[in-house]
Amino acid sequence: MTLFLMRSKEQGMISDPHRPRYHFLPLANWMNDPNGLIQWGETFHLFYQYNPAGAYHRNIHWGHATSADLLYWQHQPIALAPTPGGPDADGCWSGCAVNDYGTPTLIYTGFRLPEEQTPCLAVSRDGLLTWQKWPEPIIPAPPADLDLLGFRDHTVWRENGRWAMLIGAGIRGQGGTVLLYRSDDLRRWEYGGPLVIGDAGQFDPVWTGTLWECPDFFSLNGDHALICSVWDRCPYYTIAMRGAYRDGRFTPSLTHKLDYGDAHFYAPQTMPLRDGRRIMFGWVMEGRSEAAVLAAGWAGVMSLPREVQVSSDGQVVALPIAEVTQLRGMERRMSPARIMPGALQWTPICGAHLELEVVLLPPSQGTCSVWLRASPDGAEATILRYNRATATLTLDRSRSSLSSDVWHDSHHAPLPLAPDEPLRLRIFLDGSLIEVFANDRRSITSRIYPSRPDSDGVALQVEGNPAELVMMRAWEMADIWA
Ligand code: DQQ
Repeated sequence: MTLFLMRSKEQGMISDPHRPRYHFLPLANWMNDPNGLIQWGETFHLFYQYNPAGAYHRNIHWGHATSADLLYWQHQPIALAPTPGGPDADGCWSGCAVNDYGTPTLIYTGFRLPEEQTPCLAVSRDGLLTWQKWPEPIIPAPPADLDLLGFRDHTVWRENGRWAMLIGAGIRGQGGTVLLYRSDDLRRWEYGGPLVIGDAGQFDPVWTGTLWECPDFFSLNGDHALICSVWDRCPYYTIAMRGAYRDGRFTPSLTHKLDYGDAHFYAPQTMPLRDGRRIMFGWVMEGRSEAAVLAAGWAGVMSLPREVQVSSDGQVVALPIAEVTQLRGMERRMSPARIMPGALQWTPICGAHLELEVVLLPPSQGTCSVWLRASPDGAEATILRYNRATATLTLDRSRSSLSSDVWHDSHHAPLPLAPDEPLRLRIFLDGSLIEVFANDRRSITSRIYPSRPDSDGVALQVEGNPAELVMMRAWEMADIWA
């Protein structure tokens, strides 16, 4: 009977039209942050925040999956579970993995109710499958001289023959921060002060909030990049800072949102690959009510693997790794055309699990839009709109779904284009997930939940002056679980 129930529950989830097919997610239940990303031998390891008991955030474990190519994944047994009475009794929160001279080592945040957060460590002796916890927290308490909001999430790297670590935090009355520690053995740490402190009173060019979660820090094209997730009142989002790192202090010269889908690209983590690339995954959180999530039985998806780069306008950008093209199946094309203002122009392209490449010369005045997951009568559609006058790319979710149980707000990315520069879009649709990359310099990641089975059309629309469609191709994408 139990087996029958389990089978029909899983079957229901597999046939759930909102479930992505070519992005990583567990078989069921709750997933949030990517953790412990590491290339070990020929294998990539992805750990993640996971609640095996259901599709809600509680009693967090570390789930585990492995891959040979970052595209196709094998589920592995749970890596870390809370230890009753231990510093992680109520959750094994986010952290990272390092290679400690041949020993795979995890550094993570032990969570104990009501809000105790302490750095913990675990090692594996069997190829990253099972993990033995260090008996004590590796840092007993946060620095006593700081009035902190949060003390959690870790990034660890080698520097000048020692280990260095950042822990996410916020200083009450000041702003988000990351605290620097140094160690010789990963078990005893010396506090080195805040690497940088944000100003929560400053709203320009982007508000950096009161608490920084999930820090990541690395050198990038001659300077350093610090990535932090801004936790505060909704919406959450991820910021990227570029600047100079000297003598244990970081001075940002540029700060911006990393992805303009806000909460839907959160807590990203990177890993350096042996081939020199730095790969990032982000947690793409749900955009529907808790009741809808519980009814679905699963929550949270990983973004596509992305390569961290510096865009042509100097921002940190994470773009799909080149290997993603291996997932492309049947191709459809649309001939170049002049798109006149007015009625919707339907394309022969349709589907819910697609990659699209669209190159458009936007009108000199007015807007051009790509309608995605659109029903034939246009009642449901997710509209990606570019407005040259405001230099804004908008992902309009106001009619993405007829359901009232889902988020309907829009996302806006600033995207100035040179006068004759086309708008070059790469769009990934995968059930309820959408990832948009524009001109290799902006991304918008989000969730949409069309309610109608015929909401799978693609159309173009122009308002104002005509626009030119230079190129449009689409591919049916592989099912990585098939
Ligand atoms: N998620 C983890 C925390 C982290 C937050 C808990 C970010 O460690 O700060 O699941 O989503």
